[in-house]
Amino acid sequence: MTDRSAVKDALRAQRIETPSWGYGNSGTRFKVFAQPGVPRDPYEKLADAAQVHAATGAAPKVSLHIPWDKVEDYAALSAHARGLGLEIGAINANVFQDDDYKLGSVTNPDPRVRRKAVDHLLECVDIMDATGSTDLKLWFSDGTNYPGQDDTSARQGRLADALAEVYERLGDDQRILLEYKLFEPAFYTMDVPDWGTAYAHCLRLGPKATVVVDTGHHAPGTNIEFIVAFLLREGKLGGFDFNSRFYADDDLMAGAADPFQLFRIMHEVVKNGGLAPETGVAFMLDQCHNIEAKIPAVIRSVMNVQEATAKALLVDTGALTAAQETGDVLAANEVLMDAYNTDVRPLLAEVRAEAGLDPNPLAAYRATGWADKTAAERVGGHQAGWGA
Ligand code: LRH
Ligand code: MN
Repeated sequence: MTDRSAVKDALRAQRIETPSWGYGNSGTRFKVFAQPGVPRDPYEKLADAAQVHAATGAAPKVSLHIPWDKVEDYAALSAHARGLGLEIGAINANVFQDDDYKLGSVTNPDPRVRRKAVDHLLECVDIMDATGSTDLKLWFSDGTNYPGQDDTSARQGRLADALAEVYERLGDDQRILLEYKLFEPAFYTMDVPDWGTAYAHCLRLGPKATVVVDTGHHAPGTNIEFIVAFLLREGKLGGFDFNSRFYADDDLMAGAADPFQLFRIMHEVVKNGGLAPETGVAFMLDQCHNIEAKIPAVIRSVMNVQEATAKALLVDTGALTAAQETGDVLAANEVLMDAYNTDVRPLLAEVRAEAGLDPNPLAAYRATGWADKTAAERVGGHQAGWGA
């Protein structure tokens, strides 16, 4: 697909959802570094997200995390978002920060704890009804640390029961996005450790259950684009949690650590029709900006996803297919590398300019003086973070 205007149409239509927690403080077990001007509540997080959308024109949706984004009136929060030109996106449940969940949430041996966890998931669907969100994103920190700690099959049964109850509660246009993760915080088993386990649970649940691919949740060396191609072919790819990493779940800016991997992923997305809105793939960022300024980091990440997408859209699919079908390995690889080695920044600058945006989103943001304004205004109160 090297028809330039079609490429520009696809880039103009691309939408990347940003995470509310990406605007708050975050860190590692060693330290959470506070930063001046960090939001103190979901309203201020939305105001920062609006800066990303204003600068990029491509980030009108914001994912929430409950209870980090707990408010009295979710409909009012959603209306406030619309007032900023935004929309509330996926609702992320949180069954990983309560003392009761030490031995698991929905998989916990104790039925009282399982009930508590499922009730939280159901509460998140109520919140979706209020915000108009369609996506319930479920990531479970559930797992074990030592062999023998618990019965893996029994835990899978408990997980399946919990998911089935939540699935039953979903509205017609609502769906589950089930996220998997190889390890952390559990270090022997995770109850949803890989795409296969997530896929199997989603198949059992039904059409409203899909898999989320968090690019930081695989063993080193995992071919993530294979998983993407497979899930797209099966109609079970619900979305991405884009970030990047050098080692584990580093949650660094998407495309920063491995732009070639992000390109290979977007190549499979483009080739398998994953950019088409009707395919329903949610392109979300899930990152933590532990030391860097948060809004520019999100803007840079949106640009990195756009650049990977633009390169993927420039792949000469006709030449690629011809080389693949004739077994011309080097020619096929060359076609892909030609696209990857194309500098797409002028093309994206053109798309932005034609949309009335500054060709350089980071310069546009800097020119607003928003960082100094919020650092001066947002004094006192409790800066938002992972502790709600
Ligand atoms: C878990 C995860 C999940 C979110 C959290 C913020 O590692 O990727 O998607 O709930 O990060
Ligand atoms: Mn994630």
